[in-house]
Amino acid sequence: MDTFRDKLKEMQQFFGLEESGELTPCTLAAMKRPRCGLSDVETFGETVKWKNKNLSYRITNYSPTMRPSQVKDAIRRAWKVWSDVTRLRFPRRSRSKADIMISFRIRDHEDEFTFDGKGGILAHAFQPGTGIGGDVHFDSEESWTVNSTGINLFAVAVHEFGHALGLQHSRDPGSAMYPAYNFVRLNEFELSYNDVRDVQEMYGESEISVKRPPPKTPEKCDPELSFDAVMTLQQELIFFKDRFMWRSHPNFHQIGITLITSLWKAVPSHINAAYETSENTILFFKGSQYWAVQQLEALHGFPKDISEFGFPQRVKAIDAVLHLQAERRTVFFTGNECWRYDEEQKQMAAGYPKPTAHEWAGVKTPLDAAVFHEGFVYFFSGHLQYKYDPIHKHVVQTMYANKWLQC
Ligand code: TQI
Ligand code: ZN
Ligand code: ZN
Repeated sequence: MDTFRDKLKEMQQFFGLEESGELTPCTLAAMKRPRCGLSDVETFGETVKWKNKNLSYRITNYSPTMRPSQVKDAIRRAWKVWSDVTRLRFPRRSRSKADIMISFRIRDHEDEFTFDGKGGILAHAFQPGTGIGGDVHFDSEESWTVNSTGINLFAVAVHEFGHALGLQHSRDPGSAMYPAYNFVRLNEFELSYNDVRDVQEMYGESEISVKRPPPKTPEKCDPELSFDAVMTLQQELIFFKDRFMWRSHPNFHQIGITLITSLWKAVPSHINAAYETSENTILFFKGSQYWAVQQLEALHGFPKDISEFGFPQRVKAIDAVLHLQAERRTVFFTGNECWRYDEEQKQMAAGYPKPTAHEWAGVKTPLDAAVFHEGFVYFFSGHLQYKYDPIHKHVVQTMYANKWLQC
């Protein structure tokens, strides 16, 4: 039997809201969103879509925190995200009327979705339709930026333009339509596999598909799952994969996936290795560079070159790093070799590199990740991990790499 609560939950799911079954202000706002289905749109399942492949837009005013040229650029790039994967084209109009009118508005602005000042609601978009349909309003009181210091206009615009094209919220944490703000560096932004599938289902694929396939968001319970890096952070184990990470804390029951940038804005995706030093600095390694982060903030002067650790020029990247806090040393792994770095002397120990097989018997190389946790070392290689007893110097157990992620 469908109760009012069930109906509400269904609606909340549809809007990507928390499925509480309660009539919250957000749900009310979602219900009030205009649904027009007139001449230039058609219904598409439960949503509406544009009929036309050429959708003009016009920016009618600008943000006080950005130069007009920066706004234009962020908006143009946000449209390009969607036109790159579909047959849609988004020409800009500077004077004439356009399908999609983009503006910066303050508080009450004549559409019943009053903005709330700095913070909270950042923007909204109307689903495809005539008149206000497809229009996008940005809250003018936000500190819109081109970087991570305020609210990144590009990131929010990609999301709002998705709504303006008729896309709903997604449950995929890697999706541009996931209902959580995330800073993304312009050159690193990617739609997720689901975004591309959803928008192409509505508007068709782009004619020229030179792009590499969009990335699927990793599933923690995939038996094939491997990791880029694993580290401990105080009591937590943190697992890195592509743009994402999982945090396994002894006191939290649920292990959820989050974007790395939701915690550390400066840290790139697809890292090679990471560890927390005894000085509570976290080092992230990718290619020949490494980044240092303290209390979520990137330290000045980074990224630096890994040659600072004493690697010769031939070492272009490291596979894994293992920090042994009690011994004040760190072990780097490259190919089938390992390097011992003395944290006290701040230099590579003499006699290294050595074959990993000699120093760590039974461990498969090349490694993806290594971490010390509660008296054991865990080495990750592909979808497996090796539990190593450092006292008796042998592997005591082989397990799936994702065995910490509660599957
Ligand atoms: N604006 C909401 C959003 O775009 C407005 C909205 C759309 C809404 N559908 C809704 C509100 C259903 C309630 C119910 O999602 S926002 C994000 C997020 C916002 C939010 O300002 O809150 C982004 C704008 F959530 F994804 F981070 C941009 Cl990216
Ligand atoms: Zn508005
Ligand atoms: Zn949204």
